[in-house]
Amino acid sequence: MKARWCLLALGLGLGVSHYHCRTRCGGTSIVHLFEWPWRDIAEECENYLAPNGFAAVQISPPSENVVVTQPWRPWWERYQPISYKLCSRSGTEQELRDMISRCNKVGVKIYADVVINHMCSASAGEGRRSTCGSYFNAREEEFPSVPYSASHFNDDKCTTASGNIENYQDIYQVRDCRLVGLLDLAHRKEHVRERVAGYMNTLVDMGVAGFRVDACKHMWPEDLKAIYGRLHNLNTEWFPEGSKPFVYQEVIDLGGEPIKASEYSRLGHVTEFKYGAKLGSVIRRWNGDKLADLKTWGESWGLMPSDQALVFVDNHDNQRGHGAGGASILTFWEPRMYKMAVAFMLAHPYGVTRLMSSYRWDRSLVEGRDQNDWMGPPSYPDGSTKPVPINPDGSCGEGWVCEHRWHQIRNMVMFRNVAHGQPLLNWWDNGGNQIAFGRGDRGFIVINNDDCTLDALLQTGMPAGSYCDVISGQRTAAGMGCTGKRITVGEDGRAHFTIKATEQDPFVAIHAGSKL
Ligand code: QV4
Ligand code: CA
Repeated sequence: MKARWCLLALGLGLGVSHYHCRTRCGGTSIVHLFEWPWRDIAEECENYLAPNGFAAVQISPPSENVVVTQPWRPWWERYQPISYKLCSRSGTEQELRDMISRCNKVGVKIYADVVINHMCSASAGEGRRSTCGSYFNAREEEFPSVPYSASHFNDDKCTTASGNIENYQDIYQVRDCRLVGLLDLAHRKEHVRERVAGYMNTLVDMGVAGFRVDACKHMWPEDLKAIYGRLHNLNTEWFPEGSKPFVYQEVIDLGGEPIKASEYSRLGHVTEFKYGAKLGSVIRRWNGDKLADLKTWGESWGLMPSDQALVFVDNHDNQRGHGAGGASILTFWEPRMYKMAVAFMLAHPYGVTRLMSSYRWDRSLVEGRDQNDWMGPPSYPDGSTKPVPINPDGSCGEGWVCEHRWHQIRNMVMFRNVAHGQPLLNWWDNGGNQIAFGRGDRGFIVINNDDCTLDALLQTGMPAGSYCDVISGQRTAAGMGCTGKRITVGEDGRAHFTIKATEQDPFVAIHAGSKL
């Protein structure tokens, strides 16, 4: 089998064009700066994201949350709101406002993660242990800073003995009972709709361009529709008149449950969790999965239609065993395979792409389960988050991983922008784990995930010339030099590629912007 896969094959095709932005050279990818302080996001927009063509940042939930000290300040406390005041571990309201405006100024959009399905855990107690110091009483369901009180929660609708979701096969439980004990809001009620929309509109007016809506599976589509229907148009200081917020909804649908992602797709984009799970399995070569199978990647794999999908290799939950996805999910802990997966995602036209930017934690796997999956961001003993220092080589210090700053990932973000709107062409594979494909005449990628050398003369569809591989290096500032491999595309559009199986990054990518 291996030997046959490792045979050489050829593709065909033709194309001529010069490099320019056919639509506009706008960004196409979102980066989730998980747990980043607002101040650092502002700097990152100006110094890194804008110049490197990133479209947007997904920020951690900006609303006030409960302060959890057992365990010590877990990242997940931010998914337990206390009010819609805007002070959090990432900073003050003023810092949030300043960050949004600075990012908008350089053309990087901000998408806020909004937690609107619930408030804090029923067992969170009573007092002012919250990030803005607002009083709450979880037992009595009192949140005077919103205000919400007992009548604004779903207790009367939920029929399980525990009050929690016990069976995901029952759509009523999933929507009307408590998700892991989190007090479940009654979105059928006018007051709740008004408060939730009011919170989101405060952010829209401040300049956010949209939302990642948390836990949508646990809310009725008709309620979400009513809430979205109240949203203001984007702030005209930065966006064209009449622009609507971009909404992407977290629904984990891996199949096998009665609630489907498609119930939400007419309201906005939806997270496609099958994407990372299946791609991870292919890159790991599990169960006979191989890269050649990706020739049909998309709907025929059971993925939702491309124009509805928000896609990612991993997210803040499944990179640490929360949420769904399972063992196949690739993360920064396995950098070689991870970069391959991210490069494939960014090169392939399917979906709106989101990149994960993580922090390192003391991972401690016991029988596949991480004992430290709760650990919060790099922080000082008092629990405040440490800033994100940038090293002279452009990497991040203090435990911040900054996958989005890895040059292979950064350069593929630009590849996607340059190739935007172009069809997938010139697919080639060896029947195994060596593949290549192009995007119109704008970009071409070759990946070798086999155990033998890839050595092939391939039709790239690109104009003749010399190109710099953006994975092993990149074009130098002056545009003449190349710090990586040089790829020569002939008059017939063909180029010769050699990728050893042992290379640090066994893939090569060229695009119209890397032409020498
Ligand atoms: C525990 C028990 C419960 C008990 C409860 C009350 O497990 O059975 O009822 O105590 O005593 C944390 C703890 C969790 C604890 C809960 C309430 O981990 O053990 O319950 O708090 O105290 C994040 C974390 C959760 C965390 C939650 C709130 O992942 O572990 O819960 O924040 O702090 C499903 C959903 C999907 C969801 C995914 C994780 O369909 O929507 O699970 N994903 C999103 C976010 C995710 C977040 C939430 C939803 C909740 O991406 O980060 O959960 O806002 O698949
Ligand atoms: Ca609910």
